[in-house]
Amino acid sequence: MDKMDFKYRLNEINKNYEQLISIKNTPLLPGNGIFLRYKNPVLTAAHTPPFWRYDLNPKTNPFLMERIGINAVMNSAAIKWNGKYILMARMEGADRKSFFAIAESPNGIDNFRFWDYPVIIPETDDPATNVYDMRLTLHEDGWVYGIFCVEKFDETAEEGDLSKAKASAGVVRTKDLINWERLPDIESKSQQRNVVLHPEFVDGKYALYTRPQDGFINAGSGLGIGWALVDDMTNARISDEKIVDQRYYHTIKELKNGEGPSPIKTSKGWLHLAHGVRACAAGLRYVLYLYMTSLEDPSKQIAAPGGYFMAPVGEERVGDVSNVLFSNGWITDDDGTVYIYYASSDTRMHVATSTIDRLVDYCLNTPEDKLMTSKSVETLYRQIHSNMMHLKSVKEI
Ligand code: M1P
Repeated sequence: MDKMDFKYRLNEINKNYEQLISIKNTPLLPGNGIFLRYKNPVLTAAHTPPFWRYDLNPKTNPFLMERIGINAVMNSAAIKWNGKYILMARMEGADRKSFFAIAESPNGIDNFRFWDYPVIIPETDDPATNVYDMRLTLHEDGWVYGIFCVEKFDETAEEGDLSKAKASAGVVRTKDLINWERLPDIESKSQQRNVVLHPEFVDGKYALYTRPQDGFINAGSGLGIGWALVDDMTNARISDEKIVDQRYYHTIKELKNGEGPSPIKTSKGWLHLAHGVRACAAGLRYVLYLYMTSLEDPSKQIAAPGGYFMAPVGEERVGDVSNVLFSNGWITDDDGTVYIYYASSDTRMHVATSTIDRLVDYCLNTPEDKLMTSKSVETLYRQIHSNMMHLKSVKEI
């Protein structure tokens, strides 16, 4: 058999693809007690169906070449839908254009299979060059809303500068995850990325987590994750913003931060997952962190565990944009299991599992960042000392 023969290769390509998407995932035990990572990524570029990438007609593609390259699968929104674990992934083509596609799994940790077609997002009158980083929220008004970044060239750029861009928040809504109604982009005086809809009305209004930013990359004078109330999602306008989660000097979110997925309601407060960014000689480092806000006033922070919750490790550290973890999707099951979907280095998607009880315990009992080395050492010293006393008393018994 000629191993370059069309039929032979097609058979091999399909076989390899089916094998890849059927691999069973296993947790990496014992973990740190807070969450469990899993051995395999849940989605990569190789998880896209061969019929996306290859023209399968021997007449028009006699060499069975890949015609459309997929570069990465990352930053995915997540929702449980008809009993299936759904990821709405940011796909990036070899042409650097991002788009959205849905993959579903029966168990949330492996066997993710893409739906046959990518998602069609209708354009507005002012079309975007690029769209990415969807956040899905099943709102109490009955709609599933998606808010995503809309990126366009900044016409104020000096001649020859083709890198100047501007970011704003696009909005879609659906009742079936198939037909997406495009609503007007959210109006805001500043650029915005990482805008997320809160799942409940607050004072009769829709509530948005925002990320005011001076430029396309830098948050600048934007002091952190913001909060804004809007009357109408079919014509949303951010006017007054207050800061819910502030950035501080010499922390994991010194440079910028952004809300992750829509927060989870727990008996002790709203549980939030976010990303924090700092700059270093190697570039920007993105880590994930948690915080909680009050049930009575979701814009009031009630817990801010210090430091990061998850940072890139092993192969997660390397990719198209290295040293990055980013999450915009998680799913809670009725038994309290939480599936945290995160991308590493703008390249691939992973899952980590935890429970609401563990994540709330983590938020309420992890020492805060007191912003000074001496305070961090005091905190560490106290824990060691209390452990020494405890171990001594156990030995004495
Ligand atoms: O490349 C890392 C991330 O950079 C941006 O993050 P932020 O919105 O915080 O500025 C986004 O482009 C994000 O998609 C990307 O993963």
